[in-house]
Amino acid sequence: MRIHVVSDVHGRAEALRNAGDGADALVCLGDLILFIDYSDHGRGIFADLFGQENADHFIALRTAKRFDEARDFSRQMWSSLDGDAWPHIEKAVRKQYAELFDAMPAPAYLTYGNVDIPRMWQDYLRPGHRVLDGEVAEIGGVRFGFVGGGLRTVYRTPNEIDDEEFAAKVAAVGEVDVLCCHIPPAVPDLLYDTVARRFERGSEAVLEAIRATSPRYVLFGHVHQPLARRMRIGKTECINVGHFRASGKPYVLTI
Ligand SMILES: [Mn+2]
Repeated sequence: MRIHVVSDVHGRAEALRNAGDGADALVCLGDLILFIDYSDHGRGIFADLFGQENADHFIALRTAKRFDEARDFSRQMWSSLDGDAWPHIEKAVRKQYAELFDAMPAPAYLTYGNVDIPRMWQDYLRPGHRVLDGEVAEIGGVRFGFVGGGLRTVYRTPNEIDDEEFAAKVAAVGEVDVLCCHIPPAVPDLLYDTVARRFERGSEAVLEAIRATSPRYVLFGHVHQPLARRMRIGKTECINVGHFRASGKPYVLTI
């Protein structure tokens, strides 16, 4: 069986359309929308609404780890919009989701990233798209577990949850052959982003599940340019499936 796996799509709809070619199924580990593009400041929802100069400034503050100032600046931007900011954000996000789910191959098994708005997905899913979060699917006789979302950070991305809630989803999945998450297990080499020069958050609960249940594979994304793309923990092969926005290519799992 051949499974194609993508993560961190961040708006790359045209490449997504062909990401399932030749595969029995596509697995998508989330982060579909593009809010800010660190490599192309003129793209993404923030730049669409406030222009590239303001995106430049916002990214400069965040890159300098001046998070409080970045948050103040962002608040100031949002309050400059007519009336409530939310309708503007929602419209921009919905436009991206409409394009992405139109391009999403089928069959596809999906879970959420931290840069997603889960309650909107139901409006765009098509036949053959199945969303799993804290749940198991059998694909060709192989048990795949799915745990979506990210953990709380100073970045306050839209889909961050408490450690306890995340751990409960890992526990609900239990023993599987392939564990699919948006975020990596909490291992420093898998969490360090060599371009952003910072650690992202990983999951202790996933690391404990690896030690307790030894899945054959743990697949994840989230860290766009990781120090280590793969790592063996006991019998488990841990794999970062890559930054689809940058590569346009799925990770191929033959099992
Ligand atoms: Mn991402």
